[in-house]
Amino acid sequence: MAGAALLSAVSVIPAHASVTAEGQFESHINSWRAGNESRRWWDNNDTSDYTGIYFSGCYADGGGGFNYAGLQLWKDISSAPDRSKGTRTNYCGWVDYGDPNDAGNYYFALTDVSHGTFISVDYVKVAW
Ligand SMILES: [Ca+2]
Repeated sequence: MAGAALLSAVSVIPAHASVTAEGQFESHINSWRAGNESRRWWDNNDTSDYTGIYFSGCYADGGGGFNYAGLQLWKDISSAPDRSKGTRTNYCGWVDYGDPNDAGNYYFALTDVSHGTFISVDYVKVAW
């Protein structure tokens, strides 16, 4: 019975939020506009976990409120142009970029705000 209880508990956790993720951090966004960048995180590529970005509690200053945010994942390369790992549209939930399969220093940038100029997000979780 203990095993069954454990399985049911694990099954409710999205794959990208798995407790086996290589790493994660939680944060928030306060009045970002297109071009703003997140903190950096180091992905040692020890696992095949997807890199995902979760938003909850989303606001925009435009009249229509928050609709979506374009989020581009980047590998920060100090001696050469940063390497794009794709852009996803976050509708105030999860987006994932697959497994970058490329050890390095990562960040995400806001590329597009659907309504208005600024967005704020109460809860941001990044896992990789
Ligand atoms: Ca990996």
